[in-house]
Amino acid sequence: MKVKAVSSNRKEAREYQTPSSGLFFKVKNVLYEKKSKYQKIEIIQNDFYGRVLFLDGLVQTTEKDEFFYHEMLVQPALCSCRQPERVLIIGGGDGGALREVLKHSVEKAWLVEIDQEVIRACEQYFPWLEASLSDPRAELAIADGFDFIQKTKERFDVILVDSSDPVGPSAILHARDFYFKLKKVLRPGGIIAAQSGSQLLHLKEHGQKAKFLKKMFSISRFYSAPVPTYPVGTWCYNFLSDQIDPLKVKKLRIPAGLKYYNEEIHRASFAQPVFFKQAIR
Ligand code: AG3
Repeated sequence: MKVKAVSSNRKEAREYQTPSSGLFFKVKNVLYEKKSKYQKIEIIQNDFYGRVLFLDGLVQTTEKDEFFYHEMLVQPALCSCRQPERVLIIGGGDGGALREVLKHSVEKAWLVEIDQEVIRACEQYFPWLEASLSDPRAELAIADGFDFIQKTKERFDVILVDSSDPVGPSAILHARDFYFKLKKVLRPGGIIAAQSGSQLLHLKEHGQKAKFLKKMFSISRFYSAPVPTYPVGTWCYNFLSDQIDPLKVKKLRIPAGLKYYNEEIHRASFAQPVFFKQAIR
């Protein structure tokens, strides 16, 4: 189903990153606007960032800077994994994470997105999604991530959680119960990488998450990198495994065609500032 581009007289699109500050984009065009069963989906055109996807008013993806986020969500785990054959992505309906996974010689990659409308919108406006979904190794499931892992008979070498912020409706994908279930569908030697929110804005949530993750996985590390359009500076991710320590991997298996991630970034991204170390201690 194609939804027509509507030109709009809206001048600006904003995300209130905190109640008193945020980020704005001048809107050249509103390309897509729809309220799905789950959320409000908007794609606008901006001169600098190109196409920008908002879900419920929160920036998810921009053409200009999505590679910062998607490479950093996917590559540290995939490049550290001994043999990434079967990969599960929860969320990530814009397809950026799937595109990164398919740069590796995986056997199969599942994309589990709850909102069919996000897939429709992104297929139309982010060309890498359609290209990735037409790869024979990719399988799309429109399902709730939580339900999916509860029911699946599959086991995975890498699980990537491309959720939204650790507060509000997607808080459930940052909770203990969810990680407990993820662990059960992980193959031996498997790795989970999950986006965990803004370093500064979600500091309290990182602290809470660190507590249960440390008990659940032998190796539980935070890593971070900037994402220019995400709230207040640095963005954080969890790296979780019972066998693989990302700082002890001798040879990272880095695929061709990356724009952000390399060996130096891999090592540096696990370094943490003082205030963050204190928060996750
Ligand atoms: N998932 C993380 C988006 C978080 C952005 N938060 C915000 N703007 N407040 C992104 C999905 C992209 N695949």
